[in-house]
Amino acid sequence: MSQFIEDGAKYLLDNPDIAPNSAAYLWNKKMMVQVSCRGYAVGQFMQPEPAKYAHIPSLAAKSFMQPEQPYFSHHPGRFFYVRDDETGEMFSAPYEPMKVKLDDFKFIPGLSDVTWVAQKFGIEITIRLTLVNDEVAEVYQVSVKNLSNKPRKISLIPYFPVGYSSWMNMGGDFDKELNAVVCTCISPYQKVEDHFKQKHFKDITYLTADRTPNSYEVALQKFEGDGGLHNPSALQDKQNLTNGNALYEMPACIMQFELELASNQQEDTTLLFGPAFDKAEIKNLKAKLFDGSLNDKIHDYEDYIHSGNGCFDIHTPDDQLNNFVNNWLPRQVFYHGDSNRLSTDPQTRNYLQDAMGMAYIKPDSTRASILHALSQQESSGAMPDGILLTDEAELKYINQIPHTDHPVWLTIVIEAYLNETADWAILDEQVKWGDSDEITSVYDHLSRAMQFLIKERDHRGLNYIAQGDWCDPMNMVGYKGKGVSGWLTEAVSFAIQKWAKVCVIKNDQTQADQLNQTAQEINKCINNELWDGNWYGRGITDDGVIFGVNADKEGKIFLNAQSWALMCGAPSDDQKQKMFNAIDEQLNTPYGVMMYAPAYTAMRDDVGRVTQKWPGSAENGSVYNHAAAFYASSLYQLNESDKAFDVLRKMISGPNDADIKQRGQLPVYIPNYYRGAYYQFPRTAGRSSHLFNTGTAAWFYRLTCEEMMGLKGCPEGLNIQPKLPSQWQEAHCTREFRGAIFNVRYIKSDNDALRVDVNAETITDSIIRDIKANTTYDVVVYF
Ligand code: CEZ
Repeated sequence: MSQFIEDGAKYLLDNPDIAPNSAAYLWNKKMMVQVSCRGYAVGQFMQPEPAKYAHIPSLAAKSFMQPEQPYFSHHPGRFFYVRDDETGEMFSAPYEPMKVKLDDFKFIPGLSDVTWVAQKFGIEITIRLTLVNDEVAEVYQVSVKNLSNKPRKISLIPYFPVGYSSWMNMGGDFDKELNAVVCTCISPYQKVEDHFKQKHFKDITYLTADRTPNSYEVALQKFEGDGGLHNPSALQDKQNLTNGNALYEMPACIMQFELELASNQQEDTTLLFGPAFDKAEIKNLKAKLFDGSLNDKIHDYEDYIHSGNGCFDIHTPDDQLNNFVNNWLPRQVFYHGDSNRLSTDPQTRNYLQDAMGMAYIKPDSTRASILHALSQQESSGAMPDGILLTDEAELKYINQIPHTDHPVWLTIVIEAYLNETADWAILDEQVKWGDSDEITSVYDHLSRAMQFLIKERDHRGLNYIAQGDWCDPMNMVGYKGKGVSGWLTEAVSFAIQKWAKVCVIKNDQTQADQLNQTAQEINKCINNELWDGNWYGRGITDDGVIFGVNADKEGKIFLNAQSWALMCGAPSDDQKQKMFNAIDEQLNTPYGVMMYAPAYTAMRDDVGRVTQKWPGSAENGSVYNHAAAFYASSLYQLNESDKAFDVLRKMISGPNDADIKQRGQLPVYIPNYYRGAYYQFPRTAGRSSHLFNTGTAAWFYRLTCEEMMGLKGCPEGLNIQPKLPSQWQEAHCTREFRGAIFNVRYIKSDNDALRVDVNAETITDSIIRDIKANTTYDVVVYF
């Protein structure tokens, strides 16, 4: 049985076979590490670009996280062989690489640590992984306990492979003075100029401990021998490690600690693993962390994670949802907003939506992000493809490909920020432009962004797509400069209507009228050009071919083109019904709503590389949770509360083991996608990408707070309009808002009209006004 424990602050998986690749992640501002229940790991740090310190033997981009990361026996991981030195019996923890069936197994992701417990042959090993703030190092606190009633001689052999770090130069040795295995390499390069960039790289990977090993090994091949990782030659026949080094041989950090344990005795060891520039850095880190203050530093890290607690707690009839929303969802939102996904040039739309999530966690950070993004806006109103976070940062990879949607997200993030804070003064902040010395107000920046979007339309009134919109890999619809995005056109209509509301508050009725009128015109164009009879098409290619329509064999119906049409108010009631029917029939699955269907099985060179992704993976027709969240948003806007809840709820894996098994993932984060192509490939449908980078987190959090629980800020105060699923009879929510605390009880009543009692008095409408900070409000909502 796998389940939440400790009020949802931890999760327990007690079997490594249910979801073998299920994983948890930890991060600080400089690094992140994702670890699987079986001990595989993907670690990354910033120098200042993302880099790895333990490598795969070959293949694989070094900088970004890979979806559905395939693990194989030599994949990087953090493993511990445990051997009875008298009998020679051995197992490995957490589970790989030996895969000996354990008497007890526990994988316990926590909010700021990850723990494994493995038991076999009367020996128990507990491994706890944590990080500390501001350091790039994985901290392992390992204890080995003799559970039997006689003294035992037990070897603990951490095996941390470093992998193929460089074809130019790699090796390693044990450093006695440091008490560390130190593996070195030269990051490969060919251009002279790269030498000057890379010579500051942390090309060392080390493993150090707070106790001296009896022996060690650094050459992977010598350790493994013919026995293989599941029975390494170096440990067979009760042999001990023979202190070997690695000389242009695949390095691994391996130490042997020989422990003599009385019955029930336990020995603790702390290990540090990570990258370093030189030995002095390792020495300094050891001095800092092994000076008796490690537990304090781990507490500081816990405090850091807790500083990202969200602004509300829910108590609904759905425990799994409560546990997820109260603990893991805000944590994921905080991860995105505080680390910027550990990149130096986040995609603009990601940067803005991650900042949107922070409005509910640390609104000052949202404010700073909005101002920072706007300082890179072009004076035309356009937004760059990525936001540079440091002076040295450059636009790389996908950010060198022109996407046309970026300004759209500005109004969405600013709306969330204003809802939460009512900080209208932000609109008068003066901000520079990316390409001129001019300095103008935030209000002007946003207005220009909207006017820019309005202008970037073709003769049909539809927005150009260039080499992509929200959908990154839809790169060939409009690369010749003519193709248009139906989705973007809808998003523009939606964004300018939102902005019109702000214009009204700013007494700029002229612009408000113009925006609203333009939105009406755009909606007409959408209906004229893109309505296909039962749903809206996704776009029109450079050659004038509409796609995402019934006539298409693959990519017939796209979710985004429906969700945003609903959001911008394009369809009539009759059209809406047809769209819902089509979505339910063609896109809905037990694992969520697919982004489109059927998934493409062959390249369409007038749509682009999205059609080349594996059908049902990523944007090619998966349950792409970010897109599903947009759909949920559109459903809440239309008061389709049950449908919206269903969409959100399906993003959380479990609670039963069958669902966890199919998805392969624990409910400790929402993944970028679950496999779709439900009708094409049912066997793999639902399988998680295991990517925890996704704009979904911010949307899910916002929707739960503002829509489902209905606690949305407005200029006057807190507007209470719950949209709870109809099967709930009652619920409870504690919400921090503008410095006050609201204890809200929801009670289902027979009366259709909403009634809100604040401190035992019924208020006339649903808005709580004149909120006083540092006050607790008792609210009862009869819905
Ligand atoms: O990246 C995300 C982007 O970060 O894809 C989303 C987009 O809106 C986000 O901004 C949808 O396209 O092939 C690609 O280039 C993909 O675009 C991926 O990099 C994609 C991945 O899912 C990464 O997590």
